[in-house]
Amino acid sequence: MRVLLVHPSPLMHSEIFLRLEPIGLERVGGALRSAGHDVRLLDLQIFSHRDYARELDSFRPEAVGFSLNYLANVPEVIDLAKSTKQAMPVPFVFIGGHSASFIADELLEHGDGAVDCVIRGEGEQVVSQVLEAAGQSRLATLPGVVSRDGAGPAPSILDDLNRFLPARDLTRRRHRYFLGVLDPCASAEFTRGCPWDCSFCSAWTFYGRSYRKASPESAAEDLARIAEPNVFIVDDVAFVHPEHGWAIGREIERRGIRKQYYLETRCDVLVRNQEVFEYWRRLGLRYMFLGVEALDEEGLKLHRKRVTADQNQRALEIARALDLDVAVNIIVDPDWDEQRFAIVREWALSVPEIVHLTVATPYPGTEIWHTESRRLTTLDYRLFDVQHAVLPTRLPLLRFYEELVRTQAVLNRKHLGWAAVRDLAPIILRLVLRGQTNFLGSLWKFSRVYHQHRQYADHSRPVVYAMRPPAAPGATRPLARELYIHVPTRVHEGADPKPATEPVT
Ligand code: B12
Ligand code: SF4
Repeated sequence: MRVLLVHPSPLMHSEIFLRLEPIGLERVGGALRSAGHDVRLLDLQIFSHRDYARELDSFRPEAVGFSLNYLANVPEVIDLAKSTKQAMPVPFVFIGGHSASFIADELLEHGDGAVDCVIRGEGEQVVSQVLEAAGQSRLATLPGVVSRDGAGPAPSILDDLNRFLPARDLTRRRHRYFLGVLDPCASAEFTRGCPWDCSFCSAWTFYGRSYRKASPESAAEDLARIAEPNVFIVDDVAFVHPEHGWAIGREIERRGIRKQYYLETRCDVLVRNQEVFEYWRRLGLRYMFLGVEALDEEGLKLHRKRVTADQNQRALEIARALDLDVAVNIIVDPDWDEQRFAIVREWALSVPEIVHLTVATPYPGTEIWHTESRRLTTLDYRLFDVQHAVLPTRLPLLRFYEELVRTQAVLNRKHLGWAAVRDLAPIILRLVLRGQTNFLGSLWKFSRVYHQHRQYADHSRPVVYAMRPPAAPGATRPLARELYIHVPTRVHEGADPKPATEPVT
């Protein structure tokens, strides 16, 4: 079958700092190809809607699959599904991905007949069966599938992460993928899932708190196939099991792979497993993202982060000693007043790290979606991008955005614009000489993208597709298994499925 896979457009965040390949869709594409399908992939982070229409015209796909990891992309994907069915009727339109998995019924409803099914959970294993069953009533009996005829059993979890390596040759104009000075940059996945259970996060609910590892050989083999000199490691928490990091590293050394890496991890994992990060520094680790989330114990407890402010501080010291470029995230509560913003601003100016701010947002699939007692102030999916306030703000809304943007501007002052040119001139020159201008182009975008009036005005856009709000805001904490997309049923090799309350580490 001719299958076109589509990744939607970028959100605010990706307009400045980075643009990354859709590795999930590449894996799904790899699985489809190994079942004999003729697959193409179009990434709307790079291509336009007009390019999409052209692709439909020239390729004439028999099936179109959309990736919907981000809730804010829902209206775009629904509109594309509708136009796909109308313009050049494609027989089968399906949606998969992280956010789609939590709101499958809602998507079918919005699609109004344009979406044939939603695939919940990991796509690799089931996607070929779905295409075989397209148009038949047995479609609704497949694991993870939700169609207008009903829903199949719970999605099955991929038993072997080494199968279906990403089909990177499906993505075009790869030089457009970058992350700061890591320009161009590819992505790789060493592990899947997260054993912790932070209240604001849906990574653990999606994977049922399981944690699976690719074999060191397979991880290194995948890295060896990457042409780009830089790699973003997409794992939720890198090197939870240090021996895995050491083993991959040894394979990298054995094969003589030289690249620069970016990864994300937790502060307590960095403190506990410092040596493996030191080792990776020698292998080429350059950037690290630490989810600090809150500066005080009370905030950390609220997010159920299970780390202390001291551990956070210690992690920053370790990262500095390793001479890594570090970005940290702080969660802004809509209830913040001017004073709270001022404290964070002062802190952000006093540390060398890049400080990112995200606005506390209850997402379907998170615990706070059920327990948050404040009512949502909007049902517009597009505002659920952690850069807009979807809960009542203590300050008047415009004032809130003024404070938010003013605080984010610290980042601009420290790390973008002329400050970056001054500090990174040799690197920028080298990139430009190689024709890589993504990073340079990003340096002056800040005030175009982050602007209080723009963010405020976004709240007045007409809402065509409204979200289904939580059934009972402020309800008691749901049982973890009620939140899971993948329900771990047995112990997979290298996995730690666990129903307990303490994280598996
Ligand atoms: C890497 C990553 C990023 C990368 C983006 C990579 C990319 N181009 O997609 C970067 C750093 C850019 C990023 C940014 C953001 N992210 Co992010 N990100 C992740 C992370 C950690 C891993 C995603 C990943 O690559 N996984 C590995 C691949 C293999 O899995 P996958 O993509 O999920 O694909 C599998 C399935 O979903 C499914 N699937 C996916 N697509 C399709 C399509 C079809 C047709 C089918 C059948 C199946 C299918 O099958 C795949 C294989 O099993 C997830 C957390 C997580 N664990 O999911 C958060 C996550 C997806 N991000 C999140 C958020 C909030 C953001 C930001 C909005 C944050 C911000 N600070 O602004 C931005 C927005 C980015 C944008 N779209 O412009 C939230 C999503 C919340 C939501 N419900 O919308 C998540 C869940 C993190 C969280 N803690 O809550 N992110
Ligand atoms: S540590 Fe917390 S925030 Fe990070 S992926 Fe795991 S559950 Fe989500």
